Amino acid sequence: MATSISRPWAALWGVLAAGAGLAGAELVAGVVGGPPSSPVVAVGAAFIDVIPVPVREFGIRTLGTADKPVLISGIVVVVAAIAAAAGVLAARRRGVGLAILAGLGLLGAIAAGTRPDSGLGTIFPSLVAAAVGMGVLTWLLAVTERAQLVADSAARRPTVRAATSPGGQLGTRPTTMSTTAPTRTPTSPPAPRAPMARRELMWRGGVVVVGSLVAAGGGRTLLARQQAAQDARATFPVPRPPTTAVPAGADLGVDDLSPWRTPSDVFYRIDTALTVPVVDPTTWRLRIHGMVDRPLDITVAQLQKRRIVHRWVTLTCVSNEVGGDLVGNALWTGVPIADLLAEVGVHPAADAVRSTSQDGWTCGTPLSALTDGRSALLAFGMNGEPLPFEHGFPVRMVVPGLYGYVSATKWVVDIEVTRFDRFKAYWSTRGWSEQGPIKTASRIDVPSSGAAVSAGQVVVAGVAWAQHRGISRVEVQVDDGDWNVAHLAGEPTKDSWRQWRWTWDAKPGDHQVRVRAFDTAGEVQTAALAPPAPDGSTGLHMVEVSVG
Ligand SMILES: Nc1nc2c(c(=O)[nH]1)N[C@H]1C(S)=C(S)[C@@H](COP(=O)(O)O)O[C@H]1N2
Ligand SMILES: [Mo]
Repeated sequence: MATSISRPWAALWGVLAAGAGLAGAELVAGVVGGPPSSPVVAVGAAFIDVIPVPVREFGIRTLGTADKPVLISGIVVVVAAIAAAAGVLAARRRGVGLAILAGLGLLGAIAAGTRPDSGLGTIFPSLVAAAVGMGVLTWLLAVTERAQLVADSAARRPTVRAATSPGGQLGTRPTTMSTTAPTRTPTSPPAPRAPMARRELMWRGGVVVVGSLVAAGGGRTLLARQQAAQDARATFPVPRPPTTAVPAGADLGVDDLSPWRTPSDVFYRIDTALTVPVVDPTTWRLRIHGMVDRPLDITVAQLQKRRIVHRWVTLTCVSNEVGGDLVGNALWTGVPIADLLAEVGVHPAADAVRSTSQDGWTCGTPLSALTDGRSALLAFGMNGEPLPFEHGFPVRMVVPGLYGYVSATKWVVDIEVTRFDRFKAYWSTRGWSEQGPIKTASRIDVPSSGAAVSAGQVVVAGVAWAQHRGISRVEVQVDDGDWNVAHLAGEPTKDSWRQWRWTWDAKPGDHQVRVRAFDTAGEVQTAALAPPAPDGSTGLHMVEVSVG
């Protein structure tokens, strides 16, 4: 809508709108994205990456530790200038001004989304910034335009009386933000409408400013807390495993086959936490109590004074479908739970451990699985580093052979020795079995289902798991043919999955390739189909391959 809002005001609305957008983005970054997702921070980081090295070094040399604040302030000034222009343009051509704000948001999203540690969540704050900025600008301009119309008509008919329709906004004098009180003359009676528009402007502007300050302050506080947690994790002492290298022979190195060791950043994540719990390791304490002689209450430092071991264990989620990827293998560093249970002295009548996370999730584990000699750990290291926040920093449970929902409590703070007939854990109250031993399973990774391959020698490969029992044999079947024995990779531990491969002499046509595994007791994986609930899916994984 073409109006003649004065430029300074339009520019100010642009700046306020962009400020509100950035403030909203800080808040969202604080809640979900973390520091790298703040658009200003992301653009700053991207800027540092793209400027030539000599310029960067010059900046660091001349500005010293002030280089980052100067860079951030510079970005804020540039954004403010662009936003001011967007405001002025929006007053004339609404779409153009809004598009500029959208462009700024997009820039932030690109900067945040292309950081090495970015996920989808990191672009979210920038999108919020664009949406909030555009919304606020529209909201502010709406009043300004109305006030301007008033002014225009007042200029045309300077002596007209206040009037017109219900909700009409006619007035008798130009509206400005001047503090001069309306002039009252006998021929120009009190004109309430124009000051109303002005008051509304002040009111909306005030709401935007206060809202922005609150959002930015809240976001900053949350981000500072996250930064403090990240610093705490970076300096968290984790006794180093002698090596994090994959044991010789465990990884067949087949293209597109899941690596034997799952990198922590792609390790599947399952939990009920809406936002990842951030636990301060310096105040973390674990209570071990219940049916014990000597309850224990220990800090991280005290925990790490115990015997520390490094164990490869494959975790699996009970929700994993046949052929699914809710399974991963890592090197865990921690203290055997059995040692701590021996220390506290467990009563003979106990048969369960109820563990609780900092965010109140509960888990019931059979006492026997924690004391029968398997590598059940209170783990604080994953693949040689402190646990990632998503995987339970600072301390979690890891128990080979049991699905995660009955064993793998992340952010664990409480371990109660008890009896199964005295409690129900989180998932057991929701229809899942009290006991959850992992079922023997196998998966074909290559070729992928639906793949087209050339006739001749085709490598078929995958993984198989039967944690704590171990895999003794894997067989592959094409269509209704015989079962063929696959080659097995080395097995450094029965608690981890095992890679396998088989070379198929593939004939042209469409084929179905199936896999099945045997555990070390000679039990074959069942072909009977079962869904994940209540205690784990069963059935054979099959891929369809077209051979040309
Ligand atoms: N605190 C807490 N721990 C938890 C869960 C949870 O919801 N909350 N989920 C469990 C489930 S169901 C699984 S499969 C594993 C997954 O561990 P991961 O996310 O490290 O792969 O964590 C277990 N530990
Ligand atoms: Mo799970």
